[in-house]
Amino acid sequence: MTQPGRLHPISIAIREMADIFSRMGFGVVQGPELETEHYNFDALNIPPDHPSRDMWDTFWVKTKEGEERTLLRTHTSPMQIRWLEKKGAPTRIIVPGKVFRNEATDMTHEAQFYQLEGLAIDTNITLAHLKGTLERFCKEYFGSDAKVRLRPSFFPFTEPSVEVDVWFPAQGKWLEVMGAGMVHPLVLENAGVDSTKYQGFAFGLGVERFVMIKYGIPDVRLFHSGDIRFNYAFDGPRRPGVGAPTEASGKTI
Ligand code: YSA
Repeated sequence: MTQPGRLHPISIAIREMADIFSRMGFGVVQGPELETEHYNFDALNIPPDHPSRDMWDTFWVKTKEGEERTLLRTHTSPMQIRWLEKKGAPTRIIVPGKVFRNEATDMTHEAQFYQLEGLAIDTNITLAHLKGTLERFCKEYFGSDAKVRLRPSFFPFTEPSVEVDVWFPAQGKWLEVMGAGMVHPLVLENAGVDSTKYQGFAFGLGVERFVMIKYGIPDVRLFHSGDIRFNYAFDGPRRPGVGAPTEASGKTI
């Protein structure tokens, strides 16, 4: 007997996350997986010779002499620039999607995984809004007993920058789940936004790691193993329609 199909655990998680953020006033947009060097690095204040470029091992795409260099996006952050260029400020969006890194895999690292970017730009946004939004999101996604901590960090496109850890009960340890911070004024200017008037926060979370913590999944490589038993064994929520595209969502720019 054939079994009915069902959503992949990552699709379920993205819908659930989009549902939580849309209740906080965020729209949902999507962007290209094939990116230019400009949007993936330069416009995000990561110049060609900057050591932070080494943080991401990139899958470069072959281009002809004189053409702009392209790559498989290493994070969802390029959509900060694309969206602000197109829509300007104020704005509040999330961007779920696939990202790619040319790196060795282990229990918490895959070469292809999903991120969910968040961007909130307005007048008078502070780090307290970022902290409040992320804590509220984590408590909604994991439950009110979730343990969340913010640590100081560095990204060229945020100042100040933080990394967020969530307690992984099944493994009895903290797991890093996202990078975040206040959007660097240069990034706003690169996207044509007046940084003397507007400021805001941004974050990029690893979707698989959130699902691992919530359901006690021990290895990120299970998600893309193609083993159908993993999908069927997954005991996630099955609420049809949650996070389904709305009029303002799901647009690719
Ligand atoms: C930082 C500041 C911002 O204003 C906006 C976004 C960010 C995040 C930044 N773009 C970034 O990609 N940071 S990161 O390299 O630390 O990755 C973010 C999250 O993606 C990690 O915390 C982790 O949850 C997940 N991740 C990273 N590499 C991974 C991975 N998940 C699975 N496999 C990998 N190889």
